[in-house]
Amino acid sequence: MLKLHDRDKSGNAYKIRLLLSFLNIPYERIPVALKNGRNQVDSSYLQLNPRGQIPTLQDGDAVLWGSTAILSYLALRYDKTEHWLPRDPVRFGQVMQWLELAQNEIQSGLFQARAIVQFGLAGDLQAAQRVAGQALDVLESRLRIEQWLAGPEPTIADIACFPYVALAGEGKVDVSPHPGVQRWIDDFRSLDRFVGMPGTEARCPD
Ligand SMILES: N[C@@H](CCC(=O)N[C@@H](CS)C(=O)NCC(=O)O)C(=O)O
Repeated sequence: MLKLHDRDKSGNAYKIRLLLSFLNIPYERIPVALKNGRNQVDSSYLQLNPRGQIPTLQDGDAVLWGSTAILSYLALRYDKTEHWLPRDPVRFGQVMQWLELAQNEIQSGLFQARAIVQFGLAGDLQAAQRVAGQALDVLESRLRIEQWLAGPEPTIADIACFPYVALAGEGKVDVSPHPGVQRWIDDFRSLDRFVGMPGTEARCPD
């Protein structure tokens, strides 16, 4: 059985739980404890993931770390419909484009703001919130005219961008000036086999 090293409140690990649920793949969760904002890992975990981060996936002999790599691997290996990772070159490129946003402005903006507010990570909250706003503007430019990020169906691009956008309120970032993004959050939550994580119900700051 697949093993996923994760934690309930990790949005990056939640991306993997979402795709595993959409693909209806059973797996075992191995929780990684957090202390002072850092994962408590030992040398055996560093053999699996030299960055010491979560998520990490073990599938037989295959060991992969990083949400982008794991989403891509699972979609290529297990999604026979090619729905979550389209093979058409343009749509494939569009998926990669949004995965890039997820690892850049979403991570350094929305992820960072939430980590500072919720988990006491050191950092500049206002700078993170500014970058978060830029990420939401880029998403809005697509989502005010199209339902999903890359083509007419949801893909791993939507999965990769969803968690920290849905958790924006936890970093005191207001999504309400972005109606296309709000509509997309609701559509994403309505997908078959959607699973939540604590906090993804709230869209706006308190
Ligand atoms: N680029 C990585 C980032 C992973 C990441 O930021 N993981 C966080 C939890 S969401 C983590 O492990 N933080 C604790 C640490 O670095 O010790 C991915 O997409 O998986």
